[in-house]
Amino acid sequence: MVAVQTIVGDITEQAVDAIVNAANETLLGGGGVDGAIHRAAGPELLVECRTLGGCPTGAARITGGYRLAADYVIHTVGPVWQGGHDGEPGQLGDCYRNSLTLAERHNVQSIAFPAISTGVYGYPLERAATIAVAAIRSFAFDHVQTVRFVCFDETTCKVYEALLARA
Ligand code: AR6
Repeated sequence: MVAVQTIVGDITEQAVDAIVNAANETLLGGGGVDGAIHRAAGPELLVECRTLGGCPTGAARITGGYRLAADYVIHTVGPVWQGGHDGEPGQLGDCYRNSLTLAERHNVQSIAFPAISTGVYGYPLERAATIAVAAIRSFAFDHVQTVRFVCFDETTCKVYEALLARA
């Protein structure tokens, strides 16, 4: 069984095999967690990202982790919240599923996720966390043994913990 953890912290500091980036479709960096990951990984990350030609919403791409402790960065593009009737729940679930599929393909055993789309992209936290937890619970894991939700603040962490406490 996969272990699901929650932690308050900075995703760039996680000692896991892969961290997930809440990127945008250009994959060329931005603010929030994306900016923090690029700063911590160093300029080589952007050089590799430039070779990828972007990424559509809901999909994921993998790069090296460069100066990060993590071997890989999995870049996924969450949906911009439009009110919930424009396919956002399915796209957000796809972010988690496609990231995990890439992780499995690269023999990743531990992976850390930020709360994708809940910052600049405006996805309501409880709804986004519900989708994240459901996507992890329904995924058919093989190599991955640990999934960590890295929350930037205590409030976010409490939302995940309440969802994970439910059967
Ligand atoms: N570690 C963990 N979580 C973090 C960190 C960090 N270092 N920094 C921020 N968060 P956001 P989005 C949390 O806005 O909503 C970028 O410009 C943050 O508190 O980073 O998917 C991209 O280039 C929030 O809970 O991502 C895109 O253009 C969560 O991470 C756009 O933002 C996600 O917030 C993507 O927006």
